[in-house]
Amino acid sequence: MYSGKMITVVIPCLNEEKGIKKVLARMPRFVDEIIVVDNNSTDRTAQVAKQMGARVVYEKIRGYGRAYKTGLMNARGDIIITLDGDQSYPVDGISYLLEVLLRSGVQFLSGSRFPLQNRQAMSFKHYVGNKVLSLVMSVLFFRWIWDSQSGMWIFYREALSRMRLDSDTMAFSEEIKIEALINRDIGFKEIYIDYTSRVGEIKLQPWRDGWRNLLYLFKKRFVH
Ligand SMILES: Nc1nc2c(ncn2[C@@H]2O[C@H](COP(=O)(O)OP(=O)(O)OP(=O)(O)O)[C@@H](O)[C@H]2O)c(=O)[nH]1
Ligand SMILES: [Mg+2]
Repeated sequence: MYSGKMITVVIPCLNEEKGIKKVLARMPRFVDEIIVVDNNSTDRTAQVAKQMGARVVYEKIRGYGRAYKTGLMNARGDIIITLDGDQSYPVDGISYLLEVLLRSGVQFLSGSRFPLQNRQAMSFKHYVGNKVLSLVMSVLFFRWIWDSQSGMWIFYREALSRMRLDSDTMAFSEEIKIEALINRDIGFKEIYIDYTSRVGEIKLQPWRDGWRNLLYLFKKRFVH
C-alpha cells in the first residue's frame, strides 16, 4: 500500500533470468503485487521470479503487447507500474513516480528517458529510432512527446477500462500512451527518469520493430 492505494508492478519477460533477479531484489516493500508475465521464456526467468516472491503469469503467444495485455488483465492494484525485466528502468524511482502521479491531476504518467543522460545505455540506432518515432507521434497528435517508446509507465488501473489496446507487438508501448493522451478523462504527462544499459540479450529488432511502430502510429492516427 502507498498513500492508501494498492500497488501492482507488471513486468513482461522474455528470457530475462539475469535481469529479473536484480529488478526484484530492489523492489520497494510497499508494492503489494508483482506480476511477472513469462512470455514463453526458454531460460529460468519463471523459476527465478517465483523464488523472489513474484506472481508468475504465463503467456504462450510471443509479443510484448500480448504479454502486457495478459499481465494487466491479472492486475488487482489501484495503481499499476510497468517496467522491463532487463534492469534498464529505475526500480528505485517507483516511490518518486507515485508521488508525482498522486499530484499530477492526470491518470497516466510515462517515464521519459530523454534527454538521455547516460549515452551508453542506448545504441545510436535505438537513439535515432526513438527520436524519429517520438517526433512523428508529436506531429500526428499535435502534442510534444519526449519518449514515445518508453517502457516505464504509472497509471490508475481504472484508466484501462477507457482504453482500446489492440497491439500484440512492441507497438503496444506507443499505443497505450496514445490512448491516454487522446482520452481527456485519462490525461497524459511525462516525467524524466534515469535509464541504464540492459542486462541480458537484446530481443528488439530495431529495423523490423522500428518500421512496424512507425506504421502503427499512422494506423492509430487515421484508422484508429
Ligand atoms: N522484445 C520482446 N520483449 C518481450 C517479449 N515478450 C516480453 N518481452 C519483454 O519486454 C521487455 C521489453 O523488451 P526489450 O527487448 O527490452 O525491448 P527494448 O527495451 O526496447 O530494447 P532494449 O534496449 O534491448 O532493452 C523486456 O522485459 C522483454 O523481456 C517479446 O515477445 N519480445
Ligand atoms: Mg529493455
